[in-house]
Amino acid sequence: MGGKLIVFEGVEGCGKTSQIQLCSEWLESLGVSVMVTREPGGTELGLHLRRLLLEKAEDKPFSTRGCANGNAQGKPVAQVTELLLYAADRSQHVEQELKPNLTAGKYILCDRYTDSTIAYQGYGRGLNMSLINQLNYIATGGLESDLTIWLDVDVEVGLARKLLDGVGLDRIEQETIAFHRCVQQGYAHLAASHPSRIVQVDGSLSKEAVQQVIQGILCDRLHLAK
Ligand code: Z5A
Repeated sequence: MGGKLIVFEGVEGCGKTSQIQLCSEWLESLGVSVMVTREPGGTELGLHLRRLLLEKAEDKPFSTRGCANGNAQGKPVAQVTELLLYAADRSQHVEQELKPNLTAGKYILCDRYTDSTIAYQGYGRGLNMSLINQLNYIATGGLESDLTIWLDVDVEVGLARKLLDGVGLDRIEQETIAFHRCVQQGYAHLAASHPSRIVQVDGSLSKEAVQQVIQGILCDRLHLAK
Protein backbone atom coordinates (compact mmCIF):
# COMPACT_ATOMS: atom_id res chain seq x y z
CA MET A 1 0.00 0.00 0.00
CA GLY A 2 1.35 3.43 -0.93
CA GLY A 3 0.06 5.53 1.97
CA LYS A 4 0.93 5.65 5.64
CA LEU A 5 -1.18 4.95 8.70
CA ILE A 6 -0.23 7.35 11.50
CA VAL A 7 -2.10 6.80 14.76
CA PHE A 8 -2.43 9.14 17.74
CA GLU A 9 -2.97 7.55 21.15
CA GLY A 10 -3.18 8.55 24.80
CA VAL A 11 -5.44 9.10 27.76
CA GLU A 12 -8.37 11.53 27.69
CA GLY A 13 -7.45 15.13 27.00
CA CYS A 14 -3.89 14.30 25.94
CA GLY A 15 -4.31 16.51 22.86
CA LYS A 16 -4.83 14.01 20.01
CA THR A 17 -7.53 15.99 18.24
CA SER A 18 -5.56 19.25 18.45
CA GLN A 19 -2.35 17.64 17.18
CA ILE A 20 -4.07 15.76 14.37
CA GLN A 21 -5.56 19.04 13.14
CA LEU A 22 -2.18 20.82 13.22
CA CYS A 23 -0.45 17.84 11.61
CA SER A 24 -3.01 17.65 8.85
CA GLU A 25 -2.51 21.36 8.00
CA TRP A 26 1.27 20.96 8.03
CA LEU A 27 1.25 17.83 5.83
CA GLU A 28 -1.11 19.46 3.35
CA SER A 29 1.21 22.46 3.17
CA LEU A 30 3.92 20.00 2.08
CA GLY A 31 1.65 18.73 -0.69
CA VAL A 32 0.85 15.43 1.05
CA SER A 33 -2.62 13.98 0.51
CA VAL A 34 -4.09 13.57 4.01
CA MET A 35 -7.12 11.86 5.49
CA VAL A 36 -8.25 12.39 9.10
CA THR A 37 -10.30 9.73 10.83
CA ARG A 38 -10.98 8.23 14.25
CA GLU A 39 -12.10 5.20 16.22
CA PRO A 40 -14.76 4.64 17.21
CA GLY A 41 -16.82 6.45 14.59
CA GLY A 42 -14.82 6.56 11.35
CA THR A 43 -17.71 5.17 9.29
CA GLU A 44 -21.48 5.61 9.23
CA LEU A 45 -21.96 2.31 11.05
CA GLY A 46 -19.19 3.35 13.43
CA LEU A 47 -21.01 6.56 14.31
CA HIS A 48 -23.96 4.51 15.56
CA LEU A 49 -21.60 2.30 17.56
CA ARG A 50 -19.80 5.37 18.95
CA ARG A 51 -23.05 6.75 20.31
CA LEU A 52 -23.80 3.44 22.04
CA LEU A 53 -20.28 3.10 23.40
CA LEU A 54 -19.77 6.60 24.76
CA GLU A 55 -23.19 7.53 26.09
CA LYS A 56 -22.88 9.34 29.39
CA ALA A 57 -23.81 7.37 32.49
CA GLU A 58 -26.80 9.62 33.08
CA ASP A 59 -27.97 8.95 29.51
CA LYS A 60 -28.76 5.32 30.39
CA PRO A 61 -29.67 2.65 29.43
CA PHE A 62 -26.09 1.49 28.76
CA SER A 63 -23.43 1.39 31.46
CA THR A 64 -20.47 -0.91 32.02
CA ARG A 65 -19.95 0.68 35.43
CA GLY A 66 -23.10 -0.98 36.67
CA CYS A 67 -21.76 -4.23 35.32
CA ALA A 68 -18.54 -3.92 37.27
CA ASN A 69 -20.07 -3.02 40.63
CA GLY A 70 -23.19 -5.11 40.32
CA ASN A 71 -25.35 -2.08 41.07
CA ALA A 72 -26.80 -1.43 37.65
CA GLN A 73 -29.49 1.22 37.50
CA GLY A 74 -29.82 0.93 33.74
CA LYS A 75 -29.14 -2.07 31.53
CA PRO A 76 -25.42 -2.71 31.75
CA VAL A 77 -23.42 -3.53 28.64
CA ALA A 78 -21.15 -6.45 29.46
CA GLN A 79 -17.43 -5.75 29.18
CA VAL A 80 -16.90 -8.35 26.45
CA THR A 81 -19.83 -6.82 24.56
CA GLU A 82 -18.06 -3.46 24.75
CA LEU A 83 -14.89 -5.11 23.41
CA LEU A 84 -16.80 -6.66 20.51
CA LEU A 85 -18.42 -3.33 19.63
CA TYR A 86 -14.98 -1.68 19.37
CA ALA A 87 -13.84 -4.59 17.20
CA ALA A 88 -16.92 -4.26 14.95
CA ASP A 89 -16.26 -0.52 14.56
CA ARG A 90 -12.61 -1.24 13.65
CA SER A 91 -13.39 -4.01 11.19
CA GLN A 92 -15.73 -1.75 9.21
CA HIS A 93 -13.27 1.15 9.43
CA VAL A 94 -10.35 -0.90 8.12
CA GLU A 95 -12.30 -2.35 5.18
CA GLN A 96 -14.26 0.75 4.21
CA GLU A 97 -11.77 3.56 4.90
CA LEU A 98 -8.24 2.57 5.89
CA LYS A 99 -7.32 -0.02 3.25
CA PRO A 100 -8.75 1.87 0.23
CA ASN A 101 -7.21 5.18 1.28
CA LEU A 102 -3.82 3.61 1.98
CA THR A 103 -3.94 2.00 -1.44
CA ALA A 104 -4.74 5.44 -2.88
CA GLY A 105 -1.51 6.71 -1.28
CA LYS A 106 -3.01 8.86 1.48
CA TYR A 107 -1.38 9.72 4.76
CA ILE A 108 -4.06 8.73 7.26
CA LEU A 109 -4.09 10.48 10.64
CA CYS A 110 -6.16 8.24 12.87
CA ASP A 111 -7.39 9.19 16.36
CA ARG A 112 -7.02 5.86 18.23
CA TYR A 113 -6.58 2.31 16.89
CA THR A 114 -5.68 -1.14 18.24
CA ASP A 115 -3.53 0.12 21.13
CA SER A 116 -6.60 1.85 22.61
CA THR A 117 -8.27 -1.55 22.97
CA ILE A 118 -5.20 -3.00 24.65
CA ALA A 119 -4.91 0.01 26.99
CA TYR A 120 -8.62 0.49 27.87
CA GLN A 121 -10.17 -2.97 27.62
CA GLY A 122 -6.97 -4.84 28.49
CA TYR A 123 -5.19 -2.75 31.13
CA GLY A 124 -8.24 -0.68 32.16
CA ARG A 125 -10.95 -3.33 32.35
CA GLY A 126 -8.65 -6.29 32.80
CA LEU A 127 -10.03 -8.35 29.92
CA ASN A 128 -8.04 -11.27 28.59
CA MET A 129 -5.11 -9.96 26.53
CA SER A 130 -4.96 -12.95 24.22
CA LEU A 131 -8.66 -12.49 23.35
CA ILE A 132 -8.00 -8.77 22.68
CA ASN A 133 -5.02 -9.54 20.45
CA GLN A 134 -7.05 -12.08 18.49
CA LEU A 135 -9.91 -9.63 18.01
CA ASN A 136 -7.52 -6.85 17.00
CA TYR A 137 -6.05 -9.21 14.41
CA ILE A 138 -9.45 -10.27 13.10
CA ALA A 139 -10.68 -6.66 12.90
CA THR A 140 -7.57 -5.33 11.14
CA GLY A 141 -6.55 -8.34 9.06
CA GLY A 142 -3.07 -7.62 10.42
CA LEU A 143 -2.98 -3.96 9.32
CA GLU A 144 -0.67 -2.17 11.79
CA SER A 145 0.13 1.52 12.02
CA ASP A 146 3.30 2.70 10.30
CA LEU A 147 3.82 5.01 13.25
CA THR A 148 1.95 5.61 16.50
CA ILE A 149 2.40 8.84 18.42
CA TRP A 150 1.66 8.36 22.13
CA LEU A 151 0.86 11.73 23.69
CA ASP A 152 1.90 11.17 27.26
CA VAL A 153 0.22 13.38 29.88
CA ASP A 154 -0.68 12.72 33.50
CA VAL A 155 -4.22 11.39 33.82
CA GLU A 156 -5.17 14.32 36.07
CA VAL A 157 -3.88 16.86 33.54
CA GLY A 158 -5.87 15.30 30.70
CA LEU A 159 -9.10 15.06 32.69
CA ALA A 160 -8.68 18.65 33.96
CA ARG A 161 -8.39 19.83 30.35
CA LYS A 162 -11.61 17.98 29.49
CA LEU A 163 -13.40 19.50 32.48
CA LEU A 164 -12.24 22.98 31.40
CA ASP A 165 -13.88 22.33 28.01
CA GLY A 166 -17.18 22.23 29.93
CA VAL A 167 -18.81 19.69 27.59
CA GLY A 168 -19.27 17.01 30.25
CA LEU A 169 -17.46 13.69 30.55
CA ASP A 170 -18.53 10.72 28.46
CA ARG A 171 -19.10 7.21 29.80
CA ILE A 172 -15.45 6.16 29.78
CA GLU A 173 -14.16 9.51 30.98
CA GLN A 174 -16.42 9.09 34.02
CA GLU A 175 -14.48 6.01 35.10
CA THR A 176 -12.36 6.21 38.28
CA ILE A 177 -8.87 7.76 38.36
CA ALA A 178 -7.57 4.26 39.15
CA PHE A 179 -9.04 3.02 35.85
CA HIS A 180 -7.36 5.84 33.89
CA ARG A 181 -4.04 5.15 35.66
CA CYS A 182 -4.23 1.51 34.53
CA VAL A 183 -4.86 2.73 30.97
CA GLN A 184 -1.82 5.00 31.25
CA GLN A 185 0.32 2.08 32.45
CA GLY A 186 -0.93 0.14 29.44
CA TYR A 187 0.38 2.80 27.08
CA ALA A 188 3.73 2.90 28.89
CA HIS A 189 4.04 -0.85 28.56
CA LEU A 190 3.04 -0.82 24.89
CA ALA A 191 5.57 1.92 24.08
CA ALA A 192 8.34 -0.01 25.83
CA SER A 193 7.40 -3.21 23.97
CA HIS A 194 7.14 -1.66 20.48
CA PRO A 195 9.84 1.02 20.30
CA SER A 196 10.04 1.01 16.50
CA ARG A 197 6.30 1.56 16.03
CA ILE A 198 5.29 3.69 19.06
CA VAL A 199 6.97 7.00 19.88
CA GLN A 200 6.35 8.67 23.23
CA VAL A 201 5.84 12.44 23.10
CA ASP A 202 5.55 14.72 26.13
CA GLY A 203 1.96 15.96 25.77
CA SER A 204 2.24 18.36 28.70
CA LEU A 205 4.13 20.93 26.61
CA SER A 206 2.30 23.71 24.78
CA LYS A 207 0.33 22.69 21.69
CA GLU A 208 2.88 24.40 19.46
CA ALA A 209 5.84 22.70 21.16
CA VAL A 210 4.19 19.28 20.92
CA GLN A 211 3.51 19.87 17.23
CA GLN A 212 7.16 20.74 16.59
CA VAL A 213 8.24 17.48 18.20
CA ILE A 214 5.72 15.49 16.16
CA GLN A 215 6.79 17.11 12.91
CA GLY A 216 10.41 16.20 13.69
CA ILE A 217 9.43 12.58 14.36
CA LEU A 218 7.41 12.33 11.14
CA CYS A 219 10.30 13.78 9.14
CA ASP A 220 12.74 11.27 10.65
CA ARG A 221 10.56 8.18 10.60
CA LEU A 222 8.68 8.73 7.34
CA HIS A 223 11.50 10.51 5.50
CA LEU A 224 9.49 13.67 4.89
CA ALA A 225 11.27 16.85 3.87
CA LYS A 226 10.33 19.80 6.13
N1 Z5A B 1 -11.90 3.52 23.41
C1 Z5A B 1 -11.79 2.28 24.00
O1 Z5A B 1 -12.08 2.11 25.18
N2 Z5A B 1 -11.35 1.24 23.24
C2 Z5A B 1 -11.02 1.37 21.93
O2 Z5A B 1 -10.64 0.39 21.28
C3 Z5A B 1 -11.15 2.68 21.34
C4 Z5A B 1 -11.59 3.72 22.12
C5 Z5A B 1 -10.81 2.87 19.89
C6 Z5A B 1 -13.06 7.59 22.55
O3 Z5A B 1 -12.98 8.86 22.90
C7 Z5A B 1 -13.20 6.76 23.81
O4 Z5A B 1 -13.28 5.40 23.44
C8 Z5A B 1 -11.97 6.90 24.67
C9 Z5A B 1 -11.32 5.53 24.69
C10 Z5A B 1 -12.40 4.64 24.22
N3 Z5A B 1 -12.29 7.15 26.02
N4 Z5A B 1 -12.97 8.01 26.40
N5 Z5A B 1 -13.64 8.76 26.80
P1 Z5A B 1 -12.30 9.95 21.98
O5 Z5A B 1 -11.00 9.49 21.44
O6 Z5A B 1 -13.28 10.45 21.03
O7 Z5A B 1 -12.11 11.04 23.07
P2 Z5A B 1 -10.94 11.17 24.08
O8 Z5A B 1 -9.98 10.12 24.11
O9 Z5A B 1 -11.60 11.46 25.34
O10 Z5A B 1 -10.14 12.34 23.45
P3 Z5A B 1 -10.61 13.79 23.41
O11 Z5A B 1 -11.57 14.10 24.46
O12 Z5A B 1 -11.09 14.08 22.01
O13 Z5A B 1 -9.30 14.50 23.79
P4 Z5A B 1 -8.01 14.66 22.88
O14 Z5A B 1 -8.36 14.53 21.44
O15 Z5A B 1 -6.91 13.81 23.35
O16 Z5A B 1 -7.58 16.13 23.21
P5 Z5A B 1 -8.02 17.53 22.48
O17 Z5A B 1 -9.47 17.48 22.13
O18 Z5A B 1 -7.06 17.91 21.47
O19 Z5A B 1 -7.81 18.48 23.72
C11 Z5A B 1 -8.63 18.44 24.86
C12 Z5A B 1 -8.57 19.83 25.53
O20 Z5A B 1 -7.25 20.08 25.95
C13 Z5A B 1 -8.97 20.99 24.60
O21 Z5A B 1 -9.55 22.00 25.34
C14 Z5A B 1 -7.62 21.47 24.08
O22 Z5A B 1 -7.64 22.80 23.68
C15 Z5A B 1 -6.75 21.24 25.29
N6 Z5A B 1 -5.35 20.96 24.94
C16 Z5A B 1 -4.91 20.12 23.96
N7 Z5A B 1 -3.58 20.12 23.92
C17 Z5A B 1 -3.16 20.95 24.90
C18 Z5A B 1 -1.87 21.36 25.37
N8 Z5A B 1 -0.75 20.88 24.81
N9 Z5A B 1 -1.81 22.20 26.39
C19 Z5A B 1 -2.94 22.68 26.96
N10 Z5A B 1 -4.20 22.35 26.59
C20 Z5A B 1 -4.29 21.49 25.56
